Amino acid sequence: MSNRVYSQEDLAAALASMGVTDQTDVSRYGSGHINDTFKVETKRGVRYILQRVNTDIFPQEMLKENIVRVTRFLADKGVKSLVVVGYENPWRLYEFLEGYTSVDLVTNPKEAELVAGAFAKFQNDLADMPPPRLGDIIPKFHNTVDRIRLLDEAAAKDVVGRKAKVAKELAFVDARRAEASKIVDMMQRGDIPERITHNDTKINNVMLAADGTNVVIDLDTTMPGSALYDFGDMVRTSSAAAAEDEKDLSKVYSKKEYFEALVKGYLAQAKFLNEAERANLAFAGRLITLTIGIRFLTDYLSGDTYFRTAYDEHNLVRCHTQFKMVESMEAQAAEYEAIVKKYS
Ligand code: ADP
Ligand code: GN1
Ligand code: MG
Repeated sequence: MSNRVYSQEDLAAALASMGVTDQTDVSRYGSGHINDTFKVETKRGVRYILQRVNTDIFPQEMLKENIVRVTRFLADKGVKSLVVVGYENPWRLYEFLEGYTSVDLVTNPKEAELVAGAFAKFQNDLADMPPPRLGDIIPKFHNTVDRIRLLDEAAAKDVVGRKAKVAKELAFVDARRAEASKIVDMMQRGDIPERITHNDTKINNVMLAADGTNVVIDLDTTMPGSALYDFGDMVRTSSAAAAEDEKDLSKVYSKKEYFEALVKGYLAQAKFLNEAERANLAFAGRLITLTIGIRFLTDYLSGDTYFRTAYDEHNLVRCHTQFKMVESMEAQAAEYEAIVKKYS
C-alpha cells in the first residue's frame, strides 16, 4: 500500500463532521503502517490526531465499538488512555497527547523495561472488563499456522511474479513449520488462557513522557488473544538493535540486555501469567517475529496491498530483518530461557 492522497477539502469535511472547523494546519504524522494519521493544529491552540482507519482491513462498526468501550473503560478506572473526541466512520479524532513522544527503536534497557511494564499494565487494566466479549477485529491475527497457509496461497498465486526471487525466504519458513502450531495448540487445549490483549505491542505504540509516564495507543487490535503474543511482539521490536527496515543485516540482531530488560519490566507487572505462559515467553519472541516476517513476505508476494510501503522492495527488506531477528533469537535461545527463569 502506498500513501493515499487526501485533498484539504476531504480533511476539512472529515473534521467538520466531528465538530472542528478552526484548523490552521493538517499534516501527515507518525510512522504507522496501517491507518492514515494526521496532526491537526487549531486557532484555539488545541491539537488533535485525525485518523482515517484502513477500511480494507478493519470491520468499521466493530472497531468503533471496541475502541469506544476500551477507552471509556480505562477512563472510568482513571487510567490515562486515548481520548476519543469524535468518531464518524471511517474517520476519528483523538485528543493529541501533549508532552509525549513515540520512538521507533529502543535506545537503552530502561526504555525497554518501561515499554514492557506499560503493556503488562495495559493487560492488567483490561483484565476485569465486563462482558460482552470484545469483537475479534481480525480473526486469527497472530495464528502462525493460518499465516503460513496465507503465505502458501500467495506463493501459489504469485500474482506479481515475485516468487522466483524468494526461494530462500520460503525455505526459511519451511524449516520452521513444525513449531508454528505450538501456541495455537496450547490455546486450543486451554493450557494458555484467552485474555484481552493489545496485539500490536510495537515500541511506537506507546507514547512516552520525560517523567517516565506513558500511554498505550493504537488500540485497533485490542481484542481477545494471548499474552504471549503481546510479549513476543515486544521482543520483536524492543530487543531489536536496528530498524524494522534496516537494509544492512549485519546491524540487525536481538540484544540480550534489552531482552532482559523486557522480561524484568513485564514480569514485575504481569503477575497474572500462568506457568505455561511463563514457560513460553522466550519462544513467543521467536514465533511472533517469524509470523510478522511471514506477513511481510506474503504482502510482498501479493503486490504490497496491506502494509504501507515507501519503495518497491520495502516488504522484502522488512521480511529479511524479521528472519534475521529470528536467527539471532534462535542462536541465543538457551540464554533467553535462563533470563526468563531468573525473573520468574
Ligand atoms: P497505525 O495504526 O497506522 O500504526 P497509530 O494509531 O499507531 O497508527 O498512530 C501512528 C502514530 O501517530 C503513533 O506511532 C504516534 O506517534 C502518533 N499518535 C497516534 N495517536 C496519537 C495521539 N493521541 N497523540 C499524539 N500522537 C499520536
Ligand atoms: C502494523 O499499525 P502498526 O504500524 O502499528 C500491523 C502489525 C504489525 C506491524 C509491523 C493492524 O502495525 O500487526 O506487527 O505493522 N498492524 C495491523 O510493523 O496489521
Ligand atoms: Mg501504530
